[in-house]
Amino acid sequence: MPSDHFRPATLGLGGNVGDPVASMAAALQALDARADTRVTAVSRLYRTPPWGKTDQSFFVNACAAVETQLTPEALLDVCLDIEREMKRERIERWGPRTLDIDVLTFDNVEQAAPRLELPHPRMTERGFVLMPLADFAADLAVKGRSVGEWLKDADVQGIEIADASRDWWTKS
Ligand code: PH2
Ligand code: MG
Ligand code: MG
Repeated sequence: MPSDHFRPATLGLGGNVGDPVASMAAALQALDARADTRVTAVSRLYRTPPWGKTDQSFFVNACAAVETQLTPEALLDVCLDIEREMKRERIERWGPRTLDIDVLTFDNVEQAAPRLELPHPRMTERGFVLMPLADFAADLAVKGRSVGEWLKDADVQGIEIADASRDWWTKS
């Protein structure tokens, strides 16, 4: 794979501690500032009930599309570095977090690697991923169905649009 080749990927972002919108905006700005990665689409901002571990605050969630020269694993490392910069502390699985960035899809890569499973193994069940992703990628095929089709079967109860603008991440 030539390193001058840009490949499309999608990311899920979320947080429920501190100022998650500011953390998510800073994360997308940091990605877009890299020579090897550009942000090509960003969803609206959603306020979502906590999934998995429900006795915690509501989350803010969004998704983004990027084009990158990085490998999937290198993109994940960049995202984890950004999470650390935003002072995320990994305390418990599915617990409160300032910023979580998940690599959802990477081109048409399908891999079951333990460090990075692609597509993200739980993305097709989660309304808080599918709803923002459908803002710009409703036709994207994931595990045999489009994002829009997965969304029709997903539980989206309690999910609200927190900011309908598409430039919320460039504002500060
Ligand atoms: N992330 C989790 C666990 N639960 N719930 C919502 N609503 N949004 C999230 O981003 C989220 C979650 C683990 O990454
Ligand atoms: Mg996550
Ligand atoms: Mg994560």
